[in-house]
Amino acid sequence: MRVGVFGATGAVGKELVQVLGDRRYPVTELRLFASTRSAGTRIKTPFGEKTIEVYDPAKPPRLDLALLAVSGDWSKAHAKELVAAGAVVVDNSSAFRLDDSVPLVVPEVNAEAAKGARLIANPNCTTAILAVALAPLHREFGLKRVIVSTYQAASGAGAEGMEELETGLKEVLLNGGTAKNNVFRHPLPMNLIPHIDSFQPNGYTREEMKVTWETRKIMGLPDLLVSCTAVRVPTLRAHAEAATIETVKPITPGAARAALANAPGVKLVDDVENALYPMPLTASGRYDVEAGRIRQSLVFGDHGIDFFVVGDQLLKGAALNAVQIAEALPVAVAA
Ligand code: 11C
Repeated sequence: MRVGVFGATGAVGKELVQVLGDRRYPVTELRLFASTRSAGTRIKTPFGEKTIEVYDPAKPPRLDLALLAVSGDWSKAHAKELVAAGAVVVDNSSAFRLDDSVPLVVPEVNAEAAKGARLIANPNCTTAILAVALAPLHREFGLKRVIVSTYQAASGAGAEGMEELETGLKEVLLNGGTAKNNVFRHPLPMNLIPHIDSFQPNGYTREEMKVTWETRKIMGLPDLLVSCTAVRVPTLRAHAEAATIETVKPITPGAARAALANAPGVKLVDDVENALYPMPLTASGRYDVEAGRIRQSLVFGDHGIDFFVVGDQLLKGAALNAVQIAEALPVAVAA
């Protein structure tokens, strides 16, 4: 496969290249694209050293697979050009996620939706991580309502977000100073920020509404009741989510554990006696999403559970999911 990674110098772009190598995706030629700022830079990859190129819309490259980790505006402007030039495009931005003609895919949940498509949207990271755990519970018990609060890592704001957190922590802890903020609305060290993306007219943020809109589309449940409170926390690269679900059929913690233990992409970590539960430190760098702290809901009784799920935002929340989509596709080699 001739593969192009767009936004190759960003946090997700770098992970895309690494995941392609780690999973031995059949790459015969890898091309890396980024902004003019990085043009000409040589980068070591699992496929040898590569030079960063600048995309020229007048001459779209001949690719079989294009993985986009760029802005929504860039994707809107160029994704279809790349498709027209022969590539199957997996887009990590929100540009096409709610477009009815574009599948939005988490392979463990709805891989079949990608069949035959040449442009596929990769979901919001918070949504993808949650969907991996919701799907097996829905299959067995039926979902009625989902209420989720998130604890989202700095990596959700890209390499700049991670750098701002690390620099801010050093300033506060080593120099006794004050953390500066540019990427985040407020300083993140020693803080929590209940504001990710812009506020919508209904008082929810766009990040929170993405969890509602995208979960419905991925799960094929257009009327599912989903409410989210999204919070940025000073962790580096794994998003954590506390979920309460109400189910159609009765559910017990034991039955939920069994469903999650057998689910693809989920690692059950639920042994409270030994203080084992999902955490950003243990989920970081891992492909599987950790699920645990499963208990009967005090609100929905025998038709509900509470649980905690944590996934690597850059992997299952972005790069891994995109590569899994590519793996699920019979990508036709461009003529
Ligand atoms: C964050 N979830 O943590 C966001 C980043 O819809 O692709 C991903 C935004 C998106 O800031």
